[in-house]
Amino acid sequence: MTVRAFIGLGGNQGDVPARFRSALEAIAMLPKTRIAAVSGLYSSPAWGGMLQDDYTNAVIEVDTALAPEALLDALLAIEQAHGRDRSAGPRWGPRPLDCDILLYADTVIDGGRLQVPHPRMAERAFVLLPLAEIAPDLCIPGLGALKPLLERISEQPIRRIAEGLPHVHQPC
Ligand code: A4P
Ligand code: MG
Repeated sequence: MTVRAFIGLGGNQGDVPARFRSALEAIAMLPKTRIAAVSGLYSSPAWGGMLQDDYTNAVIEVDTALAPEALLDALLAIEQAHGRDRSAGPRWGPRPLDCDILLYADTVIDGGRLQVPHPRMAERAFVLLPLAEIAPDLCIPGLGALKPLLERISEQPIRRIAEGLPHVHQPC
């Protein structure tokens, strides 16, 4: 069965838009997975209190028949292939590429390896704004409609810096 899932992309080291483009190519090549929408790119100061470069973020929508854990494993492998080294640096520290599963249909998962909806998504303008751009009428399990959530983060500094990434070739 194919479900709709949303993935948050982030990064603040090197050429992040180029890395997003390459990550999108890799996601489009995943089995039983198709990219349905890509938000614009957003720039914001680092969330989490660590002094580091601003982040670039985007959100993509995929239709996938991969199970949530299989999707997570695939995303972790893509992060690693794009220079992510989890053994180095503090939590919330700088990173070339972060791929988080934000939503997986209406499923709620509270496991050791995977929590969905992403536990901190409602506090983050860099997640909610790009998400609202591609799915304005979304209702998040346990959190409700996007609109009131957006009002709560409206003070956070963030800029939309580019249109969505150019068309990604998807195998049939
Ligand atoms: N994991 C559990 N649930 C999920 C999920 N829904 N999606 C587990 C992905 N992974 C999930 O991931 C550590 C483990 O979380 C994974 O192996 C998986 O088993 P990670 O990406 O290394 O986590 P982390 O970075 O150490 O912590 P966290 O809280 O996920 O980091 P965030 O939340 O991604 O924060 N500021 C701005 N402006 N923009 C950003 O993108 N990102 C961070 C990193 C800090 N500040 C930021 C941004
Ligand atoms: Mg992450």
